[in-house]
Amino acid sequence: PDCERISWHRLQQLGQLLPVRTGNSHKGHFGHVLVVGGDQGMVGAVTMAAEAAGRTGAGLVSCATRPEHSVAVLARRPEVMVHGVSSGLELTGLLDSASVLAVGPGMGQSSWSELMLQQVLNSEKPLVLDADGLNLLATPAWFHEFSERNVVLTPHPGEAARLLGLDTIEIQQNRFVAARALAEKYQAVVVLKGRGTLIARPDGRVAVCTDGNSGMATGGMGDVLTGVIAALMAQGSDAWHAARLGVCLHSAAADLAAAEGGSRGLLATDVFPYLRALNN
Ligand code: NPW
Ligand code: AMP
Ligand code: MG
Repeated sequence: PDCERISWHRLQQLGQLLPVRTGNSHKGHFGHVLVVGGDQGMVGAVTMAAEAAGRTGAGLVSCATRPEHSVAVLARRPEVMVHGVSSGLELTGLLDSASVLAVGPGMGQSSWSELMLQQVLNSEKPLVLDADGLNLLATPAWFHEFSERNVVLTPHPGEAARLLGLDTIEIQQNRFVAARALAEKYQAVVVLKGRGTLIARPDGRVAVCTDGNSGMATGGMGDVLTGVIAALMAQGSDAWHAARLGVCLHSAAADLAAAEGGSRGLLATDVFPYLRALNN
């Protein structure tokens, strides 16, 4: 089908690069990513998404998580402004000061998670919605069309199956159709992850990323991608360009990491130094 092949190398040739950082730029020029998630047992997911946003050049990174998880995030990354949040009202103030939201990694599907998602859907801020944010969105009560808002949804095939009411095998056998259907259903840019990640937008345009390797099939890899795309949006890319650039950057970084240390045993956090190197 009519599908543009993209890679990190190709996007560089096309001049689709990160914004130039002039000598007198300051942190306010590179946006403020707020990561929301980290329910019981999954605080690592928000920690990785937040660190990924910083390593992709966001000026400021904040994290809203369960109060009991704040210390864990801070201990790993003191650069992140961490907020323990137990009510929707507490989250609202944080949403107002962010420029881009990255929502869902390790968020769970508890009543706390629902409080978080409700505020996020009420907001107009640019958004990357992943993981449990998508799992909640897949339930009829939470269906939402994003329309004019700058939004990227990042399902893996299991999440895509839930969003379309199909099973994972059906998604994998019809990846192109599934990516397009999701972009149309939710009126958002959709990143259908997995080997040959597809990036689709509501008008039917689709691109496939040819970077990436099987070493990426490990926990936390998608949480890192969420932070990468959010940071690109924080630096001024729209949803479509941030999704394309972010997917290729993340996969190309993982390819470098695998080339150097092998693909078996590659950890999600191992891509950080390579993300940073490709970014510069
Ligand atoms: P199967 O088994 O092949 O039929 P879930 P999760 C499918 C957090 N994490 N190709 C697979 O289908 C996340 O952020 C926290 C084909 C399986 O059924 C989430 O909030 C971590 N199929 C939460 O955990 C590290 C694929 O999807 C299903 C596929 C749950 O997210 C880990 C599994 O997906 C994790 O990121 C592919 N490429 N990929 C932390 N350290 O805090 C997936 N599937 O049930 O949505 O579970 O992805 O682990
Ligand atoms: P998640 O399942 O949310 O942790 O996301 C996994 C990430 O790793 C996504 O960016 C996938 O595209 C990528 N990934 C997983 N398996 C592979 C594979 N076999 N080849 C290329 N990329 C993969
Ligand atoms: Mg995931």
